[in-house]
Parts: sequence; structure tokens; C-alpha cells
Amino acid sequence: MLNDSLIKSQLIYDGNVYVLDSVDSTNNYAKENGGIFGDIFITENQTMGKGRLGRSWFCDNALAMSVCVKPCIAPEKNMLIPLLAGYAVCKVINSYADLDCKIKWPNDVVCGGKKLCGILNEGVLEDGKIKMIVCGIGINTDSEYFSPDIKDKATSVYLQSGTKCDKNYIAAKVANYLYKLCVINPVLPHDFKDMCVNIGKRVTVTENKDIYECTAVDIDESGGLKVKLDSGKIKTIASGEVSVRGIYGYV
Ligand code: BT5
Repeated sequence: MLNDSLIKSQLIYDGNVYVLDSVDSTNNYAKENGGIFGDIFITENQTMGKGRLGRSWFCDNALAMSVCVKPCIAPEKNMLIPLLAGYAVCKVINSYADLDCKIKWPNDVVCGGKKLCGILNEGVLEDGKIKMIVCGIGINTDSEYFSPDIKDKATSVYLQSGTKCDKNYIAAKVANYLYKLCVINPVLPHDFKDMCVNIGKRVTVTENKDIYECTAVDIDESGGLKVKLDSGKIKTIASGEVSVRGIYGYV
């Protein structure tokens, strides 16, 4: 069971922790109520979780948390935040449950070819400037069942490892990692690319109405995905959908 003082006692920084019995979306709640860097809004019972582009996020026996991140990175590098959050989740879950989670650019954590965590970054504006970024992290910790539309592409820590999760510990560890990565040294860690499933793979990119295949070759310092087109030209993708062969059943 989530416990705010237990999470707070494990934080390496002075952040507030708000455990919510039930909430529509921790991101919505954090945008309304968050203030201080590192404030954490967290629940096991998120009823209308959001993904990107109006998609929904399913939460059952899982962790939904939103961490308030003060703009600590130049705005053009905001894309780094979901990547750093994904990296934090991989590091924590891999060591906790002895798994091999990887990051799938730009906002997923995958394990065994399926999605174990999704990340949604949202900015809160004041006078046209970003006042705060809410980094929403949904981790399928103990989930055993998923809705029919996602059951073939979703997985959980429990399904992959048989390990039941200490959600308080995992939440605190992820927030601590995010703090170190975003405040102390906001760059991609040296082993980031090794943990990114896109690199070196054939991918299908969907940008607006354009769909094309190419090879993912690198992540740039702003978090953009560098791809090599079949013409040999290198291009950087800043947003869009990127499918990777072998992940989520894509062959
Ligand atoms: C994401 O969007 O992956 C971002 C998910 C962010 C969720 C967190 S939970 C805490 C915070 N509060 C919120 O309201 N949101 C954040 P996207 O890349 O658009 O992926 C969404 C797609 O993933 C859906 O359309 C489904 O296909 C799939 N999906 C939904 N729930 C899932 C789950 N629990 N596990 C794996 N895949 C899921």
C-alpha cells in the first residue's frame, strides 16, 4: 500500500509526496496542485490516465506517479526529460527485479518486447513561459491482466519476473534518479544509447501523414532521434511515432 511518509523518508531531496486514494489523472492533479520541484503525486488507482495525443492509459495494480520538474533544462531540450525518466525506470526496475528493461524512444520502457511503462511530459505555462513540467510515469508493477486492446503488447514487472513490487520503494528510487539526472547533471548518461532499443534497428516513422522506413542511428544531445534514410541522408526526428521491429509484435 502506498504511504507518503515512507516514500518521503527514502527521498534524497526535500520533496512533498501526496498519495491519492483515487484520481482521474495524476498529471492533471499535479498540474493543478504542484509547486515545488520534486513534488510527487501518486496513486495505485488512476481512473482516466492519459497517454499522448489523447490516448488513454490503463492502470490496474500498477503505479501512476507525476513528478514536478522545474524547468532545469533549456526548453529546446525538454525532450530529454521523458528519456531521462525512462532511463531512471529502467535502472530501478532492472536492479529491483533483475530484468533487462530498455528505453524505446521517445517515451516507453519495454521488456520482453512489450510495454512496461509509459511516460507523458506536460508543461504548465505562465505568461507564455514554461513554469513547470509535470513528468507522468505509469509503471505496470504488479498488473496481471490488461484490457483486450493492449494485452498482446503490455507487460508488467510481475509478469516478466514473478517479483511482487514494493511500490513505495520503486517510486522513491525513480524520483531520486530523476532528481539526479534532471538537476545535478541534465545530459544523457554515457550508457543511455546501450539501453535504447531503437538504435541500430530498422524503424518505421510516422510523421503527420508521412510513413517511411529507415534505420535509427543515434540520439542527439537534445533527445532527438537521428535516423539514416535509405538515400543515405541523416535526419533528426523530434516527435512522431516510431515503431521498432520486434517490439509490440511489429515484424
Ligand atoms: C504513453 O502514451 O505511453 C504515456 C503514458 C503515461 C501514463 C502516466 S500514468 C501517470 C501520469 N498520469 C497520466 O494521466 N498519465 C501519466 P502513448 O505513447 O500515447 O501510449 C499510449 C498507448 O499505450 C495506448 O494507446 C495503449 O495502446 C497503450 N497502453 C495503455 N495503457 C497501457 C499500459 N498500462 N501498459 C502498456 N501499454 C498501455
